[in-house]
Amino acid sequence: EDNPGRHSYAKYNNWSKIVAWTEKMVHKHPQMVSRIKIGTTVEDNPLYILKIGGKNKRRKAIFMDCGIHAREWISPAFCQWFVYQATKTYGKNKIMTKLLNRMNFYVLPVFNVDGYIWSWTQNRMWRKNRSRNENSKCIGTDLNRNFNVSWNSFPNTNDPCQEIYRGPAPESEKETKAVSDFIRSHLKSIKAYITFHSYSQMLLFPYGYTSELPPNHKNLAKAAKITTNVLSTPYETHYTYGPIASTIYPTSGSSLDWAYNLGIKHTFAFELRDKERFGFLLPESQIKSTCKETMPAVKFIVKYILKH
Ligand code: ING
Ligand code: ZN
Repeated sequence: EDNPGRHSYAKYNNWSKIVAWTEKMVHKHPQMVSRIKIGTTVEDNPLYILKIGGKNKRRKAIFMDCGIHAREWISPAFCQWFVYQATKTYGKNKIMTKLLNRMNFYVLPVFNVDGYIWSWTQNRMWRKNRSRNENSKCIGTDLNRNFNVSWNSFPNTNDPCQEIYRGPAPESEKETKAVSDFIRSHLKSIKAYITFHSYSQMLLFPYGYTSELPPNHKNLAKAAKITTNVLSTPYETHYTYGPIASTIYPTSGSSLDWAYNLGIKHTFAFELRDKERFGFLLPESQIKSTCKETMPAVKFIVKYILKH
């Protein structure tokens, strides 16, 4: 597993290793895993979703994405771990078996593929995608400001040179458009949207664009409270939770708020480890423990959502 040339769940894997890994998962579990190409990026890389499910007929689904921001490497690492554990423990672990018999998981392991490649090859701290901007030397749009929700409301996102540039229009970016189209076309079955970022150790829910609380706030807050408790159990990792705007900062055009307003009533964002020591540069030695504490938390959230 520690061979530098091979894919490893205990290491950060570059894009080509992740692509090979998606193929391997399909080959290993043809009954449970399929790969769907939902689009391509500006640099013509494929956007792959892994669909995971058990043997029964399933009507419900959960959508999960990782790596919307390039430098947050622990996020794609978790999506890979999730797929690995889900397929490995199906038929063995009671909860996982039940979940996979009742629903499909759509897992997008790397949302911002071009940015992810850039963060490996040119600039480790890159966040945005890699699209060119008209009348500007600066590159890239923040995909988590490019969704069609309150898109034009915060003036500080209109500068292409900023890390939080919203793009020239809602869904202007191929990656945002592909994900939005996929979610819209599967809306009937999708019961939850979960997105993974780093870092801060927070569990966030709507809204980011307003300080108003969504109608099911109490339900979301209760789920988040128990989920963060579950997460803290293995290694005492402390998470805070709450609405985006009051817990981290106000944001417009985020995928989370967009998915919520589209009608997905359970939407959550994990800000994974750590708090500030290493930040985006979370050492590889912490990958497994981060994944191991996050896995039961995700399982709990999904189980909770099925009941409410
Ligand atoms: N933080 C997120 C960001 O996009 C966030 C916070 C998450 C906002 C979910 C809205 C929705 O700024 C990082 N670190 O990217
Ligand atoms: Zn992020």
